Amino acid sequence: MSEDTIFSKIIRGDIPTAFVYEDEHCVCINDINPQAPVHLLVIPRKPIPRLVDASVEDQALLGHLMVKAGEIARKAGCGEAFRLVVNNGEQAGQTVFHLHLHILGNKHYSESGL
Ligand code: IU
Repeated sequence: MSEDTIFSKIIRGDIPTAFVYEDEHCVCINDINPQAPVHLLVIPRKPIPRLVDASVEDQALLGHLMVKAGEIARKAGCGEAFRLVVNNGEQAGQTVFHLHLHILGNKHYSESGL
């Protein structure tokens, strides 16, 4: 679980990527392989590998990501219908070990799917 994931490269600008949103704490990009009509990733600049690696020091940052996810979803036109997903660990489907929130919007889910 190296710190230098593809997301760190995107955040640094090594891989030119359009940011849907950015501030001093996080960036938001379109997912390259969208699983919903709106599929955005909210990524903290701090390279926390997994959610379980976050500590109490990251509490404000995690709250910031959640608040921004809601704002970004509204601006992306899916404020009324989106899921926010965090995959933690390989068995849960995590492939990039730099914490990120998936915003999955405007997809009709008939049931919880949990
Ligand atoms: P996961 O929760 O770690 O599985 O999510 C990683 C996501 O990053 C996944 O949805 C990929 O499609 C997405 N992604 C990307 O947007 N750009 C990339 O260059 C790579 C992965 I690699």
